[in-house]
Amino acid sequence: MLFNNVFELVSSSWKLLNKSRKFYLISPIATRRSLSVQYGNSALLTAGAKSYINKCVSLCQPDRIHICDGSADESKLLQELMLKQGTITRLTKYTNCWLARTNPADVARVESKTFICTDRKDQAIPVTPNATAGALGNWISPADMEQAVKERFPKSMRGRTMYVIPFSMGPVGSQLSKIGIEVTDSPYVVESMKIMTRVGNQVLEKLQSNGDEFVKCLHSVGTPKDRKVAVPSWPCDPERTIILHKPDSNEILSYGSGYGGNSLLGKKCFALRIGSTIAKREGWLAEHMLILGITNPKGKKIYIAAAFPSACGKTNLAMMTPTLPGYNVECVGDDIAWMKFDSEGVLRAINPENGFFGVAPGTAMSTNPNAMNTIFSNTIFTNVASTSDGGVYWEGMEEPNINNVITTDWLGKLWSKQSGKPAAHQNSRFCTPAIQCPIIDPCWEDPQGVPISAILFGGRRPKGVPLVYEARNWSHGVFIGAAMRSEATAAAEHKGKVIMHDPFAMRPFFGYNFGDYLKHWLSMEKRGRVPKVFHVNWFRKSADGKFLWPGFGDNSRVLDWIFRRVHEEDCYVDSPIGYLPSEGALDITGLQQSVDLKELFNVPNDFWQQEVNEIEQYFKTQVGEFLPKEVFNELTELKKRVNKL
Ligand code: OXD
Ligand code: MN
Repeated sequence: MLFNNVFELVSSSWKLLNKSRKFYLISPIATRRSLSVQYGNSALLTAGAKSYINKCVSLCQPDRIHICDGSADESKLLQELMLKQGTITRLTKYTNCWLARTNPADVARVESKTFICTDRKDQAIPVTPNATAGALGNWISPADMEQAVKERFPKSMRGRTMYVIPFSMGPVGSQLSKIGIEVTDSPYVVESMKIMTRVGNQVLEKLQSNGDEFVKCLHSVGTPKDRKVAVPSWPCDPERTIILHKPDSNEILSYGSGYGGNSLLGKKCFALRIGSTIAKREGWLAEHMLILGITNPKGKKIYIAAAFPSACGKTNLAMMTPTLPGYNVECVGDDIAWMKFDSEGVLRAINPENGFFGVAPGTAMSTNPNAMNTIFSNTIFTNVASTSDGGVYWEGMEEPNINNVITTDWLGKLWSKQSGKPAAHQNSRFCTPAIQCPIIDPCWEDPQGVPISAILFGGRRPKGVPLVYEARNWSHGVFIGAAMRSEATAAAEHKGKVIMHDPFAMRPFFGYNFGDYLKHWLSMEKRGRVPKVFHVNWFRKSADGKFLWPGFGDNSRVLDWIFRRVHEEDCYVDSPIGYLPSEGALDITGLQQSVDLKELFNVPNDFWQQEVNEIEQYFKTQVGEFLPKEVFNELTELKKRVNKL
């Protein structure tokens, strides 16, 4: 066990005893040092939780312990503390809203510093002679992980409070939910986790009855080696940031970053990376997908799960206001889906999260009124601009009064439109409770999950990829997921508009070898009734660089076609890449702008031949022998069809 080794090295003789509501850390070598639980009820802790906390205390040596209860009083306490520390400011224009400005060096997920630790490299990533480093994740050996931990975590919480966050991913008590304990030295993380997950004593109570099973999540914002904290209100250690996952023991260790994707360990680290490994073991799926419910004019409802890479409009689609009359969309989740077949063979999904950690720029009444009507209470904003009337501002937000207020940009500097600089960081975020969404689905917390009828894959594809097409069958659908590509976004450290491969929108989130992941997806067909699979692309552009499709609420027209295909309506034509809407099948009545449907659904010969070659190259170099033959066969068949174009 990695932890044991680390502890042996760090402080083999430290002991933590729990005396009712007090912990005493006793060292026979050092002078006796007492460590009090300054907040929370340690009597509720299970033996497993105590032992984990003990290890974290020994390693990180905090000054105080705070066991989170998830209460409003606790939030008040931590908000006051963060105000004093300068981590947040109050946004007086709204109710219980806060703005955090990070260290400018800590603004996004750090994919290059994110690792999966397994004994063998090929358990974590496909090993091929010409694989590009990091293309499908990064592997770290147990010895190197131990070293990385040893170099960063010992005493990393000295002078700080260690917060213990018991949290549930998914409704507490659902068969589909899982529990985690995040230990962190960041009150910002605590308050964000209280929005994004279910936190509190009810989780500890559940632990008592679930065999004390939880994912161990240790997070420290860290301190640079030279101890010079560049931005005291946002301590972090960007030079040495590292995010480590150990699927074998369900452990996550994250050091050096306070940014959400790296520090709210329930989200990407647990719900996707560790989640996907648990899902593989237990026979279900943990995916980077939104979940929405859509009701047609006849009152029939289906649920759809959709995978798009970060910042491709998942939140917008999940909360869409349909322009197609009579349709109604409701939101179950905007980022992650856990899906499992029930005893009847129906694929059921829960949103394991409790909030939305959405990208702010571009969110506006015109693009996503439901998000705008969600986020102005009980929300933590990060790296957006602030206005002198106590409000927020970001690019794309319609703010008629913006010229009448003084605006301060995400860096804390006075800002004006004339500066030509963005006011908000392009990856600035809102962290807001899901329950506040005006169109939250009535079943969003149903412990059984909602039945999934269709799975959508998509990305930003300016050229060649039609608005929508349907997979011929499940293995073709798995191939489409594997072949997904999209323009890079700002959610991670990538620059520019290169078209990156992002299979299943999971490229940064695989917890195990992508080849094995594909096999697992293929195996789903044997476990229950698999949904229909589609590929969508809202982002195709004309030769003069304009979007061919209006997107947003008009995407309901695409969902309508999908709805009808789910019900086996004969409204499609075959094409080399899959089924397309037949002539007139896409309902464009009342569309506010004219669209060139021919161009939108064109499947250009040269583009697809190139695309197939590119996918083949990618599979060869990055997946190699780990590619399941079924997926290879799908590629061969597509190649044949495309070459006949
Ligand atoms: C996110 C992401 O924050 O995908 O959801 O990066
Ligand atoms: Mn995401």
